[in-house]
Amino acid sequence: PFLLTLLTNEVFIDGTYWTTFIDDTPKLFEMVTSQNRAQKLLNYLGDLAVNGSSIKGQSGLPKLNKDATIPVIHDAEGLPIDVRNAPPKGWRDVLLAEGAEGFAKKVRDFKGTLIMDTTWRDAHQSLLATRVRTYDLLNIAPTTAHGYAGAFALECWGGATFDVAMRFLHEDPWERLRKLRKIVPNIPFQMLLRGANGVAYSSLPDNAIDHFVKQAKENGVDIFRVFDALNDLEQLKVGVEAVKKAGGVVEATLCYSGDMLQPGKKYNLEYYLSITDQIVKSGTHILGIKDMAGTLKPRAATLLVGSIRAKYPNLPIHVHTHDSAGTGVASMVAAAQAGADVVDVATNSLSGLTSQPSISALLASLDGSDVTTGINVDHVREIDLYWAEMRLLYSCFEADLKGPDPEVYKHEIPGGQLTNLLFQAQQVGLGEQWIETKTAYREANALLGDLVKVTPTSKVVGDLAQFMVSNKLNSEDVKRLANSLDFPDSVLDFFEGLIGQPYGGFPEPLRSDVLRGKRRKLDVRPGLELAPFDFKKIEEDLSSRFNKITERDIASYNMYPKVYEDFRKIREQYGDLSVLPTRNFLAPPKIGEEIQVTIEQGKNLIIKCTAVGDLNQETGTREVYFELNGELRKVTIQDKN
Ligand code: 3PY
Ligand code: ZN
Repeated sequence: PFLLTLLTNEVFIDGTYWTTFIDDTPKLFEMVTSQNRAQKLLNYLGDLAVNGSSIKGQSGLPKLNKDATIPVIHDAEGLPIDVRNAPPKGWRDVLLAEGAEGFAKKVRDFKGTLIMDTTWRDAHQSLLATRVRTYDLLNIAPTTAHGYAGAFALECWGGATFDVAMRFLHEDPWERLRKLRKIVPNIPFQMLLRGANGVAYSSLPDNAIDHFVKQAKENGVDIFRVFDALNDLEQLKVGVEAVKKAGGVVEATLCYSGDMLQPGKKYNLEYYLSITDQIVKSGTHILGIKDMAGTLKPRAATLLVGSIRAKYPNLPIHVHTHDSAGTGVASMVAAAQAGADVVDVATNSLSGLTSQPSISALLASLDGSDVTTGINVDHVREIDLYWAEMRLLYSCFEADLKGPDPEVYKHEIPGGQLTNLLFQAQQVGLGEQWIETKTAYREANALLGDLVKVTPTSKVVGDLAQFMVSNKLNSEDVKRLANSLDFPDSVLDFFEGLIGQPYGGFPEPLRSDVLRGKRRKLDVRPGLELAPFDFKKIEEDLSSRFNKITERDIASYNMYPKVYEDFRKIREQYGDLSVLPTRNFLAPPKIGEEIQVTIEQGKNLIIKCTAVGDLNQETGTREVYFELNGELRKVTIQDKN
């Protein structure tokens, strides 16, 4: 068809073809590009038809066998709201008008407690292996902009989403952010930044963090929750300073680890108050309290938030929890009543267990009290219908937790990691292995000196625990054999000091035994030793290998060089896969089924797979036949089975 278009084009017919033909005939050029893009998508679908899904972590096929329904939300008179109209004004309008300080002050002055919805980030990171795609976020974004207009923020970026988007979903996290931003102008966007690690797992040079945060701010992030996994203030400051320079809202965060109500705990009220003092001293717009494992019991929430509130009456406080032990709603109610300004919740169908507590349960629990939230309970309920379908669509990434785990007070495994470890244990039949892993995690934590556990320190503890289980070692064995064991890299990195300085110091003699003089003992923050990145050189290198390099590409490469390169290669091979509906991204095309794809606004493809050919014994390939907008197409696919 392209050849035909070319030959029948007027310019060709009257014989005045010249070399700038493509430049001077943009319509035709556009056609070539669309045809190219369509062909690349057919290659992806053909591969899916022959070899099945290659998406890591996928087990089985989506349980939703139809297009998701976009729910309708209603106004006070019961009339449907047309979400194509501009959404109501929200807290982002306050931020844009008043700046970060003014915004923080208004949040503090709000009579009641605001909510942040984590559905677009932590909820699916905790329950669905971070696999929710841009496609499905964009579809519900207009309705969310209207229905959640009173929310403090939508958490939609950072944490594991950056890595997973590129690595496993083959999509560009920056495009996700930019597209969502366009649809949601009224609600602030929040991201999770791992301090001096950015969104990676270890320190980067300071200029890479500054550069990344600047891009994040320019492309749509408003509020930055910045934490350090060891509550190491030196590490935390790198992120905080970067956000200040970029003009974002700083939410410097203390990580809450373990149940501080239990006597003799290393991390107790005095500890948290002293971290708070240091955070306040170095300057923040909002204080974050991050209970990543869900061990903040209601009474601890009352005590912690109440104590900070008493000491700092003007400091906005934002509390985050996970519902792993089932106390999430009670703890967030307690936090709200003790003076928290914002608490985190998730849409009902993606709440509970290792995710955030249910938004509707929180709203119902506050009903009739003097704590108002500014959220419309009916809109929340209506929008959740969409997420109930999404839960079916992404069923192949479920860790399949069955209920709350009170043991979390003992093992203290963060929500996202708990799901991950459980998933791995399920692969080998759960049973013994799961019990052993949880016990070993506890022992590993004690061996490492009782760490604050969250990415990346939680990975250190998890890696050591799995190492102990697979090598059948208990704590005593580890201590006794430490100078001869081949420890996981993350454990060596931790002991070297590459993850920061733990509160109370490193355990000795274990540190010396593990390092054996082969690695140094760093006692300053690792970033101080890293040479700044040369962005110009990186840009030149990337431009010589890939098309159209932007500052965002440089930021992606800085965080995850190899993941970025692989992402670009896949994009060259298959084009932008984020445009495919999720069912068609994960499941082989059904013969005869019509797949509608919008490759960009106004450019629609209708794809139908008509047949998969026999195996060619010589080449090991199969032909897959399609109709593309009614025209016959064929792709040849290597059969990997
Ligand atoms: C992350 O760092 O991704 C987290 O969600 C930590 O809780
Ligand atoms: Zn979390």
